[in-house]
Amino acid sequence: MIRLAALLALALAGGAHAHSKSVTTPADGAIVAEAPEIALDFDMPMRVIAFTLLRGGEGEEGVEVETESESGMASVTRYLAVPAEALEPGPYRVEWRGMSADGHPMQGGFAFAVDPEAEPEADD
Ligand SMILES: [Cu+2]
Repeated sequence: MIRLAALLALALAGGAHAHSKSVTTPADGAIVAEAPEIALDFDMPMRVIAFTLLRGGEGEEGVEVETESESGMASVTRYLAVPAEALEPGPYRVEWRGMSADGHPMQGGFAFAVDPEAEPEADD
């Protein structure tokens, strides 16, 4: 049983938890011409309790940018945040915290940049 426990611990550390994975739009590190909406897609419902969009690069304090979300604190597989105004060119970071359907607190963050000269992203 000790061996099994060790394997399980390894699996958990390696991110076996299904809902620990989220896909973001824009993608982490992306440079986009515009970002009319910011999305977090989860593979299990997530109650996002805090979502912060900051304008500023890594290591900078950043300026918070107001966003609106229709889902609010509902448990969703897609959390959509719409900036109150079109994002000016520059670096941005997103930080979020949430509660997964099974009660685990989760958090994440990612960064992207807005550059009007960037190639439009291909739709998938
Ligand atoms: Cu969990």
